[in-house]
Amino acid sequence: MIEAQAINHIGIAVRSIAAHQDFYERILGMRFEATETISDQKVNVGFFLIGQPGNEIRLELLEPTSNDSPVAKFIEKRGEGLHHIAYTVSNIQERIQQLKKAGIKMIDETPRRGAHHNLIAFLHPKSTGGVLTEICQPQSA
Ligand code: CMX
Repeated sequence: MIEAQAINHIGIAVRSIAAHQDFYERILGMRFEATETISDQKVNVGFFLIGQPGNEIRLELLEPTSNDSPVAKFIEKRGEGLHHIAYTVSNIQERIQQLKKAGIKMIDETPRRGAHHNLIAFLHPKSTGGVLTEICQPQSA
């Protein structure tokens, strides 16, 4: 119904991106892409890619930048691990309205800026079987 096009990325909460870089790059053989700071969400994100160019799966390691970061609170409560799954969509504002009409509880009713300046919105885990779910409109879309 919201015509999700692909899994955009999988978010994993970690205390330190650097501490996990060896596992993803050397042990799994993923390609490190870049890190980025998203100041208003108090996280550094590090991207690792696997798959053929143009058809990659991207992991997003999320590292809190302060003790009051939502990701720090997540790790404190549940430990490091899977944090969210993001799906690529177009027309994100319209998708949010469709989701709300379908009875999905939204954390974000207005899109905000995520990594790569993409527009993102989170769905409440209560409406998604406990998995924090993000819709993500790439900047280019
Ligand atoms: N998985 C499952 N449940 C989660 C969760 C997660 N990762 N994070 C939060 N929840 C649950 C909480 O336990 C809470 O449940 P209850 O209502 O039962 O208590 C509920 O979801 C709401 O969480 P909250 O933290 O109280 O709500 P907020 O509105 O303050 O924040 C959220 C929600 C998810 C936006 C915030 O916790 C968060 O994680 N922010 C960081 C966002 C992030 O990852 N930014 C970088 C993204 C970059 C990108 O992808 O481009």
